[in-house]
Amino acid sequence: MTTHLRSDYTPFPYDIPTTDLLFDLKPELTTVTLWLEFERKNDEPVPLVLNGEHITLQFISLNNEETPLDPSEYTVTDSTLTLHNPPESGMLHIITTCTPNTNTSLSGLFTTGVHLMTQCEAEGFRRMAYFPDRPDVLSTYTVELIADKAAFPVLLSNGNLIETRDLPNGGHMVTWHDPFPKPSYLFAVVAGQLACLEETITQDGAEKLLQVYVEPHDLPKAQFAMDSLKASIRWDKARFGLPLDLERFMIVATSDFNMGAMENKGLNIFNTKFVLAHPETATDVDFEGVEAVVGHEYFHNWTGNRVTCQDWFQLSLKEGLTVYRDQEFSSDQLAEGLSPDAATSARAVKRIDDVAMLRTAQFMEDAGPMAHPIRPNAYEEINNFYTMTVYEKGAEVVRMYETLLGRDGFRRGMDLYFKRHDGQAVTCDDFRAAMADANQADLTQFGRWYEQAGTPTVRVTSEFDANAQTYTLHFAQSNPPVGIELKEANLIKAPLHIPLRVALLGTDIDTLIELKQANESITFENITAEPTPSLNRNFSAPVSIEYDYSDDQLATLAATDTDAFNRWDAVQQIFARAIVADMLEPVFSHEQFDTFRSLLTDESLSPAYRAQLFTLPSFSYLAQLVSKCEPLDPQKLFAARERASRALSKQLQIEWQSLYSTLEPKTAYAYNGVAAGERALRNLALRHISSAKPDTTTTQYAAADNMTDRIAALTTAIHEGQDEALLNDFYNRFEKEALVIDKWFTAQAANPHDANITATLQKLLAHPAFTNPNPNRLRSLVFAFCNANPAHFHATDGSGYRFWAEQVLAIDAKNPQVASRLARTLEQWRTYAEPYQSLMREALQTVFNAPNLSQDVREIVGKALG
Ligand code: BAL
Ligand code: ZN
Repeated sequence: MTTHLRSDYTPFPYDIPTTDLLFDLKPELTTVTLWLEFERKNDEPVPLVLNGEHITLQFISLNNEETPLDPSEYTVTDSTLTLHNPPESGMLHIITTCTPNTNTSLSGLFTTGVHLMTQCEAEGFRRMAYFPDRPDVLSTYTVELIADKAAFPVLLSNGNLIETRDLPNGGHMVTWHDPFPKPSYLFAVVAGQLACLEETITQDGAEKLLQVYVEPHDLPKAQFAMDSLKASIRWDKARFGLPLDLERFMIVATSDFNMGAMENKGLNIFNTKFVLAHPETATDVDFEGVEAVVGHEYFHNWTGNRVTCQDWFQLSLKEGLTVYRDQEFSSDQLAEGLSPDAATSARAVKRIDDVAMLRTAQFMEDAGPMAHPIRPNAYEEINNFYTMTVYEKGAEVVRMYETLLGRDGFRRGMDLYFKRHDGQAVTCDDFRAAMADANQADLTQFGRWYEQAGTPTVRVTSEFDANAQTYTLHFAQSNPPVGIELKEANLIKAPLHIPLRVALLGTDIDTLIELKQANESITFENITAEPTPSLNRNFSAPVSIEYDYSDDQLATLAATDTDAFNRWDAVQQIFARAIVADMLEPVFSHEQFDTFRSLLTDESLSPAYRAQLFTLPSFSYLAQLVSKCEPLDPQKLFAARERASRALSKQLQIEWQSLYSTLEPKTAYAYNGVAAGERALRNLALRHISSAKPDTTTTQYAAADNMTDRIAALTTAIHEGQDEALLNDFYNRFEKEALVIDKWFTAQAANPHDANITATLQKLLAHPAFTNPNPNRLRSLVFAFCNANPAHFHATDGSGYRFWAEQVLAIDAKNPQVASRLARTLEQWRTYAEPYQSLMREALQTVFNAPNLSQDVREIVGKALG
């Protein structure tokens, strides 16, 4: 297994000014003809090494000679084609073949239903043609696609459509030219029988064609993606001055896709999950996801495509920045048209969602064997580094620039970044330099965020001196080595530059403190009474704050903090403290129930926000808190969380019932943040009243005019044990809707109260709808059980872990990228108590010892076992 090191970077020794490709597209055997123009950069002769995997070389010549190169002039291995003594410049002509319909990895060219599509990021292009398949080789592409017209009436590639013509024998040929030089990972081809929703817009006086391609029967579900695309185009122009640079922009949906979507230049390819949205089949969360991912991929057009990455270690350069941009876009969309107060609240709801996910999943990753800096220094398989750290922590690092420099300063930095680097492949340091230079700011120390893994802790203590009327906050930051850092001898992790927004409740102090030292203090004058500190407001830095709040102080924050994020966090801390402190009998005091009651019924708080306040901290988040103190017993923790939930049901039953009634929808379904918030709170209320009023779920299920309410009713009902009839009805209603059937699988696989879960899993695995499962279907069943059903996954007989091992190996034989995602489920095994820990290690060892393990899974399991 090869370890790739960031420090090994060397530029590619040749420029590739143009790349011309001819695809003769057939599912069983596709022929790819490549004309590669090359120009050596330096005087010294150097071999020309191209990447290529799972392809068969049919022909190779230089400068369009009809005679092939003599085999002594080149060497072909499993992963490369090397020309030993190429001329200084020339044109390589290479013909290769590949077999899309046996490509189950979904990387390169693959069949999906009756269509053919590509996925090239990170290293899929080399599965079609020999090429310098690395992000710093930018070339201008012209692509000719030939296929049978009846089988593949739609033929798409990047850029602008140049020509379409019919060929003899029922074939046709389409030519595309992309005027923007790009790396191979942004290349795409689509051939299929797709329906198209299209609209035109005018930007800066130029007309642009927007197209969304889907399966014909899915056309009624494509309008929301189109609307999201138009909103994204408007937003990027308004917020960052960035226009759509092509004559047309296309989105294509496929149900067989490893990722959410892919930002190929002008031809985004999407998982159907993030394109299709209709009230009857998609939930509010699905609508939100479509809008965010359409935005994300569109925003990559500048942050990723026009300015790309020098090497894959810089992945966060484009991903962290683009996640930050999509978060801002979603936040603005939620706030649009609302009063200033309501807009602030809507933005807080989005911020809470993003941070809750970060603290649950990214903090966990950053404390485990896969912990890595947002710019990793080493990897074995790059597909394993499309992580929460690179994406979500990367976005938090970008957000900190905005916090430190202000919105205008951040925009100045972005403008300078594009001015300097448009058309280039650059590094995270180049981005930081643009931010610094545009603002005459010193961001040298800030660079450490790119170097250090781990979630920093900021330990805060306070001192109030009533006589001197001073209040002092002492800050101690620490970030001990984690993950791969543990293997580095004498590693010293220097202090980070941490922007911490702090207010003192009871005073008018609200300030941004820039921490730079391991220990520092700040004293506030004229403080007449001891305040409650509100720390890291709006989560201004991705750190873990430790401050010994008293119960009274948490109640004060919960009742009065003007920072909606910290107010939510205070309630979460109250819940977490009760659950973690006494896992045998979590209890809330009368005073705490009073606080809860007044928050739940406070109509000045939006329903969306109240739904977040009363969503208990996730099992995974609580597990992290527990394992800081003791080995984790997952059964105990699960039971404690359940008891806390039942206590909220019981003590607030009148309020839940009243909310359920008052939030009854008065109008037909529409997706918007306000209406989605009302549904979220009402469906939370449903879960709390369903024991006392079991008929409510069946009534809601039958009356629902939308998927949000229907699936909430179904899930609540089956968790209450009323399953068979509703499950059958649901399946029969939506049999033809793959994304909805995914929800049907998940509702059962993640059911914590199914006493016969093993039998249920076997039944679901044998279900006809689970034959040849695609990644979405695998996620709906296997991942849902392993990652979202802790009560059963952590069965004390180890059956859950054995199921995991079997599935990792079965999936790995077909699709290593998906298998390695599943492999990550057990990486926290060392934090568990016995017998869980030993049983998990056994399962990990089973996988590690299996023959023919992919490099993807081997890296994950190898690191987990350490
Ligand atoms: N670049 C891979 C998919 C995404 O992050 O947009
Ligand atoms: Zn992305």
